Amino acid sequence: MTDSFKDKLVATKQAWARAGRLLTGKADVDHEMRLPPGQRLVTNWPVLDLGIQPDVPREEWQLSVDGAVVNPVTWDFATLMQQPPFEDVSDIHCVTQWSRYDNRWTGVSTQHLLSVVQPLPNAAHVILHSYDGYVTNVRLDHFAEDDCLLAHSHDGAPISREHGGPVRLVIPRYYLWKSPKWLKRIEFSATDKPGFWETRGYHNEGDPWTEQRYG
Ligand SMILES: Nc1nc2c(c(=O)[nH]1)N[C@H]1C(S)=C(S)[C@@H](COP(=O)(O)O)O[C@H]1N2
Ligand SMILES: [Mo]
Repeated sequence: MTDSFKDKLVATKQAWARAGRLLTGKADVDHEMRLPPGQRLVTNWPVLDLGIQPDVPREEWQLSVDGAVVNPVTWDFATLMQQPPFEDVSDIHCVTQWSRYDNRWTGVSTQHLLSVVQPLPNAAHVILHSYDGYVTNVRLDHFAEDDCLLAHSHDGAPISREHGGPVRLVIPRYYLWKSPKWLKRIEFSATDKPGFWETRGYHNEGDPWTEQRYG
């Protein structure tokens, strides 16, 4: 993708956010519907990012986990694979209105990671940094939900480069912009730090069932 194309794409999405585009106003607070309001089901898997898809071989991948924690760690891929394995099947929901059901993710649960690093009592936010420079923020209680993981595989195969391999974070209950590809650093923080899309008009939390598309 060229820089000017990328700038245009960002500007278009930002303008939609300002105009409140794609909002239906039909909230499903209790998640009664599997498909959140305003979404349509797809069976393919679209690729969305800022156009830079870093090529990080498994042997060179490193994750640092730091900030407001008792035990900061740096994991390489071998260390990740030594952690208790976790697998979960979940749906993904993109703010651009597509949802994809039954994604089988394999990796390490965020709950296990939390037990290793032990966030300090004042930690309330998690800032996620990626190899392409992308940043997004989630609340610690959302990050800690039991279906969240550091995923290295999808439907039994290594996550492809375009979908964020070698490791991406998966937070299925929020729009997919909260699930960073090419994960590089997890920073625990007492204060919130809105990320790339959150500072460009997207909602700070991004719950699909109440259509928290825009901030
Ligand atoms: N590192 C990184 N992660 C990212 C993005 C990005 O640009 N860089 N885009 C986000 C957005 S806006 C979406 S919709 C999803 C798309 O994931 P997919 O390409 O696997 O469908 O990745 C999210 N994670
Ligand atoms: Mo997105």
